[in-house]
Formats: sequence, structure tokens, C-alpha cells
Amino acid sequence: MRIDILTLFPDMCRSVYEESIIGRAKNKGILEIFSHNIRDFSTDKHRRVDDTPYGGGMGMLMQAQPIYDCYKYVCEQTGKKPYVIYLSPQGKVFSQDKAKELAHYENLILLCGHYEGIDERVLSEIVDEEISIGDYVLTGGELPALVVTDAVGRMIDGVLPNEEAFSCESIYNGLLEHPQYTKPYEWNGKTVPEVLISGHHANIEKWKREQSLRVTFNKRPELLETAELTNNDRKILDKIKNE
Ligand code: 4GX
Repeated sequence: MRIDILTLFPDMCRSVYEESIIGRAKNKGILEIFSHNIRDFSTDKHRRVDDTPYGGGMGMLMQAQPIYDCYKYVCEQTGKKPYVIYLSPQGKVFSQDKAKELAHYENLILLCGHYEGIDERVLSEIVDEEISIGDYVLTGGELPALVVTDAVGRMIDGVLPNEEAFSCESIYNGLLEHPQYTKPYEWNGKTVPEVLISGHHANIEKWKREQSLRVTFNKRPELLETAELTNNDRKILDKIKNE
């Protein structure tokens, strides 16, 4: 998969995706990620990319021309039309399901807006989908683009160290994760639950499932409405509710 980020702050983007798990996948060639400075495509003699809105109103808008030329440049590089996402508070809210869906595209463009937004004419020309990462206001689309890059990137085969790690984790199966423990066995007077050191695999799995249900019931009960639950899960939940 190849992701191209169109931004006024390419170094900010690189500093994030060149680290950690996504950075390693990129170095291994499993993922290609590029950031393009929209300002490099300005034809203005002062490299301007913004101007005042027609009809008046506050602030500045990003102009169509530099964004469109930057988009065209990426299309030439990829050889085909990438799927274009505009990060904006007006989009559908991002989710794990959306991340999985986007992971199927060979080429994605993430367009980061600044100021009060972008000239509508370039949006209607190139944008396939508008995505928001949540109902709060940021200063630009870079952090949302990096959130999407991370969540989509980790769904690509070979990016995560082990396949198992993401098939059984929280949200993926609709439930939150059980509590976890590592060495030492005793810390601050607190020990690890005995079942986890019993070596009894079936009991350990039973405990993890019950804890998952418990954590979800206590922290995010609304997730239980859409989670895949067995009859046994429902019995355990009834017990938890009556405690
Ligand atoms: N999830 N922002 C986009 C520019 C802007 C201003 C007005 C459209 C209309 C955000 C979010 C977000 C801040 C990125 C404003 N775009 N993006 N930017 N929340 O808050 O995605």
C-alpha cells in the first residue's frame, strides 16, 4: 500500500510515521508513505497558498490551485488515481471498520486542511470521502491524517509483528481487553491473578473472556449492544449485572 499526505507541514508528518511500528514497516518496504508540501506547488511569487473568502467572513481559505497541482503530481507518480480522503470535522467519524475498509486500497491520498478550510471547487474535483477523527476542533488535518495512517497501516499484512496480536484485541471483536500483567509477580504488595500462572489454558481463556465482558460492561456498556456474544457470554453478563 502507498499513502501520500498532502500538507503544509510535511516534516511534522514524517517525524511521526518514521518511528515505531509504522516506521519499521516503511523501512522494510511493506508500506510506502510520502508527504508533499502543498506550498511547493504554489505558482504565486511569494509561495502563497491561502486567500480571503469570497462573501466575507473570518480568516483565510486554502486555494484550489496548489492543492490540485500537488494531487496531479502524486497521480503521475502512482500511475493511477488514488482514493482521496479529506480530513475534516464535517466527515463521518473514523472507526476500526473504516480502517479495515481503507486498508484494501492500493493508493490513498490524505488531504490536510488548514485555516478555515479549502476552496470548495478543488474538494468537489478530487475528494472521494471526508473523514473526521472525532467531534473536537484541531488546528489542522495533519494529526487526523497521521491517525488514519497509523490505524490503516497496521492492518496491512506483515506490518504487525504477530498476526495474533490484532485478531483478538479490543474493539476488533467488539469487546474491550482484559487486564494484563507482566513481571515481577509481586509489585507494590500486589500479586498477579493466580489463574494466569496456573498453566491451565482453558481456565485462562475463560478468565480472559469474563474479564473482557466485565471491563466492557463497566467502561463502555454501549459496546455490548453490537459485540458478538455467545449464550455463555450472556450468562456471564447476567452474573456480573447481579453482583
Ligand atoms: N477530524 N480539523 C481540518 C480545516 C477545516 C476547517 C473548516 C474544514 C472546515 C479535524 C477533525 C479537525 C481542523 C482538520 C480544521 N476543514 N479533522 N481543519 N476533528 O478538527 O478531522
